[in-house]
Amino acid sequence: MITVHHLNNSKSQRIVWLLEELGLDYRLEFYRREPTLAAPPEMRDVHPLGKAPIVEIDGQVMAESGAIIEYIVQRYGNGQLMPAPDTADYARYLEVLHYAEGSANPILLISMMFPMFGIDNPVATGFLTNAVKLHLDYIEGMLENRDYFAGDRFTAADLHITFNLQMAQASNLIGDRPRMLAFLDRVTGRPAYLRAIEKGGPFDLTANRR
Ligand SMILES: N[C@@H](CCC(=O)N[C@@H](CS)C(=O)NCC(=O)O)C(=O)O
Repeated sequence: MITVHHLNNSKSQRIVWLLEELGLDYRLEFYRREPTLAAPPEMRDVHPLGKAPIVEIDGQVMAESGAIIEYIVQRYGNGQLMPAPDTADYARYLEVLHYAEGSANPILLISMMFPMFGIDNPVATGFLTNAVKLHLDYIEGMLENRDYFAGDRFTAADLHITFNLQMAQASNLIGDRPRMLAFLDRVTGRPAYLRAIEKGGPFDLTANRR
């Protein structure tokens, strides 16, 4: 049995979406962000970090959305949602899967937090503006002549990086990058995405801004 510890407006949305894409059975445990936007303390009873997502799979507790996605796709996917391992697309798939949370997300998160914390130090904001542009241009470039990030079909890497694009959109950072916008329209129209929203509850990352 798979249990997803699901926090509203958070990265656990990715896991609900993944399980819907694969048509797997799962149970949702719902948590709500505190007024400070922190996860509630009960999540620490499940995993010491207490951050979403956390899953339990046959009693094994696991955090980190990228690792959870890779594990579920490998264990239950039967080749769905990933390129064949002996292809160049597979290398790109793994790169995007790790890039999304490892390199892109921290920059997008900080750029969401700077205005919230009233940080207007010109050196810091200058660094951040350049970093955001670097990453968003890179992401836009990866979609040149292709609809998906790792090959010509939808994979779990697309599902994973969608959250980053939604964060960028919520912070009004996407600007005039048409491939990203078209990508977001394409993937958020998938039936599994819509089912995940229905089951996981409303999803609005602008609610995480102060
Ligand atoms: N790199 C982790 C990040 C986990 C994380 O920070 N999750 C956020 C939700 S998007 C969270 O739980 N925030 C509430 C908190 O930090 O208390 C992952 O991808 O799973």
